[in-house]
Amino acid sequence: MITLYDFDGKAKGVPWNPNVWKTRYSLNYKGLPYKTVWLEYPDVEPMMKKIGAAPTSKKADGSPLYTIPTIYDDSTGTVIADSVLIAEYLDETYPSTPKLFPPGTHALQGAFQQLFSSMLLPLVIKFIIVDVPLMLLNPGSVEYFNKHRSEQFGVPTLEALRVPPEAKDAEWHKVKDAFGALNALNKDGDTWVMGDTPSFADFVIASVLAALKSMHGKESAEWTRIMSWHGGRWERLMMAVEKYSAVL
Ligand SMILES: N[C@@H](CCC(=O)N[C@@H](CS)C(=O)NCC(=O)O)C(=O)O
Repeated sequence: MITLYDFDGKAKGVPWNPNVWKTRYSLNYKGLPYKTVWLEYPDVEPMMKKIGAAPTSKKADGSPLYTIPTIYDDSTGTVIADSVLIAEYLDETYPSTPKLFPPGTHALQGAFQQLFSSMLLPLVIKFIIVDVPLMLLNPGSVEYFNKHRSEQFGVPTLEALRVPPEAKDAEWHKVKDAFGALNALNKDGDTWVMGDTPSFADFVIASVLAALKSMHGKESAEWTRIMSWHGGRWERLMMAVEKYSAVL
């Protein structure tokens, strides 16, 4: 059985973290059974060290940063951190399951992910990260999250990143333009980045949308606005990934 490490939050058993969503979609798409272990932010590093996960990058002070998603697969005794490395491991270890990186798409999907992150980073920072502590986290994670994210973005407090009310409309326009540019890459009417088949790239897009949905709720102005953009292209994607959204 595979164990998936995810972030706990105020709503029990409801995933919210975009990075972990990528792996949850990946496991569900492949139909692999797994169980979730929910962690608070300060418990990630000790738990990752305990299970032997490698750090995935560095903190602002240069020390190793341990992150989740991480999986432990007890059928092979393997621990892997990083959503892309996990996807590659799953493709390799379970070759009869649908591929997240179909042969020949590795570089293209990598380029797509880089483009997506650079285009959507302002959305993630201004409309997700600033609201995470208040809206989603348990008290045990709030202080850690505020400290580490403000260090990461070089601001005194996370509140410094919040968009003032009078600038919100203009910022949402930028977010819409970024999604519009992504939409323009697709063939008209397609749901998946690769046209007729899901791939990791779709789960990258869906993970950010899923985070917004858990944050604001499906009745919110934020959510209904995005679902109406670009001829319902994002609504189509979120309906299509619904069947890969189970929380095991
Ligand atoms: N490149 C990694 C990034 C994962 C990542 O940054 N995870 C963050 C949560 S969004 C984390 O675990 N942070 C732990 C910390 O900040 O201490 C992946 O795709 O899995």
